[in-house]
Amino acid sequence: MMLCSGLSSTLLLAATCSLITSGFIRAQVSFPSNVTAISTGRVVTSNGLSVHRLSCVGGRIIVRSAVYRCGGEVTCSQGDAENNVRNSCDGKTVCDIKSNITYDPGVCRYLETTYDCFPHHNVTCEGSQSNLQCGEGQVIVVSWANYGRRDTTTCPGQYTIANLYDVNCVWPGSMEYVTNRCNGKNSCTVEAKSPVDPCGGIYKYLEVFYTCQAPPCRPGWTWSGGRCFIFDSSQKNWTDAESSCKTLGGHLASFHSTAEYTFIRGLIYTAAGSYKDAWLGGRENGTVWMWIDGSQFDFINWAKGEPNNAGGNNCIQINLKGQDYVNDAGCSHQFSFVCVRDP
Ligand SMILES: [Ca+2]
Ligand SMILES: [Ca+2]
Repeated sequence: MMLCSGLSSTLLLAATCSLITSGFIRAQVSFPSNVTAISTGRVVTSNGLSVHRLSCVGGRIIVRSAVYRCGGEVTCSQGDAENNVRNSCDGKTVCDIKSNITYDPGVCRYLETTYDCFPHHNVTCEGSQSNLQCGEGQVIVVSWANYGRRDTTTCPGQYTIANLYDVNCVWPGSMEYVTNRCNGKNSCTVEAKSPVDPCGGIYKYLEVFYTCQAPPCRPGWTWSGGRCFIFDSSQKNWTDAESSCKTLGGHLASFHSTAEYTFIRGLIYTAAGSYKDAWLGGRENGTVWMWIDGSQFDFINWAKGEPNNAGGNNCIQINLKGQDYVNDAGCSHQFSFVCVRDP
């Protein structure tokens, strides 16, 4: 047991104790700079017999410090308190500290724990797959993902050390790959592979940070990028399709990136079992294209030769004859459609 008794300066205490506690479980996960704590917590137990509960909503506990305190004067017994709390709680969503903390009534009056809640962390080694899972009624929101390599210790595999040297291996499509499969779902399966090898000869792994959140969309709707989408298989002309979306509190859907376009196509495929022809909310107003949901018409990926204005085409249809094809079509055609609304 290491005592730091009699230190009046909290700063000095923190410095002293951090020397002792460096290199514990926290060191096993190195967080990308843009993966930050969801929240922080502090728990004080005034009696050694009461339960000391740490809790993270949607993420996992990473203990910052656990110290015994004696009123104004601080006594720190890091070897016991901090180690025990870390070993019991790091990586969990909820954690109760009970008998495994030695309470010394002669020296200390209470245990104080501070902790951060970080996103869940999942690692899948190259060629394998794994399951991301949230608690009942919660959905996955991906914070960060990369298929590649950031260090030499994760997934050493059966490969030689030479295969571990590239620690700046990044597949730019990682985030899109994982969010398309997992965002808004209670669980999902991801595979550690990519269509294009981002760094040949390097043994890679898929790393995902994600949080679990209350489903932001109403039942039947699928969350993506802060909006909720639904596919309606009934066949309507564009104006009637938009009316149906409005009765659901939304509009015909818009997209603003390749990722959103791909998401909408995937939503249709999941619901219909094929890439059915479908209306989206794009309409030509005079000579200006606009989205009926009021968002900026800032991205479009017309199929080659479109818009061709054949027969006075004024409305955006995707999946022409099941193809990856964005078309301007006559608004009186009857198609299925996708609606969007706020959560
Ligand atoms: Ca037109
Ligand atoms: Ca056309």
